[in-house]
Amino acid sequence: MSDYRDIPAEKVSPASEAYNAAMPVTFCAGCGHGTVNVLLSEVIEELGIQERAVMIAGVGCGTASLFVQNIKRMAVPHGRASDVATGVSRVLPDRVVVQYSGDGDACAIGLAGLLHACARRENFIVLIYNNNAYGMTGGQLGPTTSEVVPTTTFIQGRDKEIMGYPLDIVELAKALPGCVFAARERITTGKNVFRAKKTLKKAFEYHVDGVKGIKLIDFLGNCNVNWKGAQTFTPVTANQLIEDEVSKYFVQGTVKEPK
Ligand SMILES: Cc1ncc(C[n+]2csc(CCOP(=O)(O)OP(=O)(O)O)c2C)c(N)n1
Ligand code: SF4
Ligand SMILES: [Mg+2]
Repeated sequence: MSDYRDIPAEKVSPASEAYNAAMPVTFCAGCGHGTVNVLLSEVIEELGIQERAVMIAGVGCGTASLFVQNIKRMAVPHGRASDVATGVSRVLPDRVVVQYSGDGDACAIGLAGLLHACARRENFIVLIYNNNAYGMTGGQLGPTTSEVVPTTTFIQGRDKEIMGYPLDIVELAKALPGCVFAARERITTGKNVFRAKKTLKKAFEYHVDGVKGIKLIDFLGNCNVNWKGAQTFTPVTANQLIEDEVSKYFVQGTVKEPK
């Protein structure tokens, strides 16, 4: 009788260069989603894991990552990426499973699934693009919106008298023993993008070396198109806001690493 481990890689999803080439890339110009995807594809290629990598993307602007990565991949409902990544990584333990989510996907509707995956010490990589907003639906305030990011629902940024405080997913995940690697990087300047790649590669290396657990990176980046309210942005001014202000709320660096 055949075993589920006998499923050939090509049956996991219909990844193909022709399929990718036919799909338009829907990231806005200057959005860090595109940059994170470039770093991800570089790391996958450098580690030679293209055949083993499986991307699980929740709903958000980051779903378009599925059309730029030439690896096995699955689109899943909003907020369910950690749950599907749990299933895929358990059924196919030899694959390198990567959850790709927005901050809304991972930290609002998907928060319970993500934290329970950390508590259970599931074995996959979690990449969050944290633009402090629900970008795809028009730039509304979400749980990670800081006081300095203008949104379409709180045009002056988060009003803490009404909405309290932004949620720091890196600090939350770090507190759970099954999360073995937790870091935040900024996708803003050339220097920061270089260090983001180093951090991403390190997380993958721990995973490929067999360190079991969740490896989580929160990439702080812009939503230059839908951050608007009292002001509008270009990619340059949006990245400047992250460097000058948002970075005070969300600190850059690796806060947890395997011993
Ligand atoms: C169950 C469900 N609830 C709500 C939505 C609507 N929705 C689509 S994308 C999205 C938020 C996306 O924000 P985020 O995850 O931060 O990704 P971004 O677009 O900012 O990269 C929401 C609320 C949905 N598609 N499904
Ligand atoms: S709407 Fe915002 S998050 Fe979405 S692709 Fe455009 S700039 Fe990026
Ligand atoms: Mg977002």
